[in-house]
Amino acid sequence: MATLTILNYPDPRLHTVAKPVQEVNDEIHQLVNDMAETMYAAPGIGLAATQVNRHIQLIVIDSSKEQNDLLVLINPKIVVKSGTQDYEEGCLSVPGVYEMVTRAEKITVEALDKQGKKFKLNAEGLLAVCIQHEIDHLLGKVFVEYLSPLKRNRIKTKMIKQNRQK
Ligand code: K2U
Ligand code: ZN
Repeated sequence: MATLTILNYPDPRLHTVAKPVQEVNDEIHQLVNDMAETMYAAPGIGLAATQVNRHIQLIVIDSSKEQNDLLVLINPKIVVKSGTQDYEEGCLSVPGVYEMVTRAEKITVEALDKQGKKFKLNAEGLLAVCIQHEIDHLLGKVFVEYLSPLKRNRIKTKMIKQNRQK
């Protein structure tokens, strides 16, 4: 297992559109393990492959209290959305920034699991927010893009300064 480097906004690689996973093989299994280790170490409750500079449709999530219930979504697709909810989101690629974002309240998502088997999941609340946030990453979208241009530019300037100091 290894912890991977997380890309920081405004790295242009975060705007890459991820490609579908063709075969759920040992390489994918290794990446799942490394992404999970990276997410738990951050700490976070979700991580998309885009954030570790791997541009394939793969997400890991663990929104459980005990952080012992890993959800793996390969080639995820939201097939049903209903309602709206506001949530103060953060992002491991935009450290120290928390802003309100409105997303669907309930979703149904179809994906492949770690064994490559198709499954369907109904989610609401924080899990629904996280899945939508992570699927945005696979589409090359970072949550700050939901904010006003003024707020987004202030965050971009702050992050560029922060990244220089590292
Ligand atoms: O994609 C990521 O950067 C991980 C996100 C996942 C997430 C974003 C917004 C709302 C829920 C989940 C977070 O950085 S993980 C940190 C976190 C932890 C608990 C609640 C919200 C965010
Ligand atoms: Zn994020």
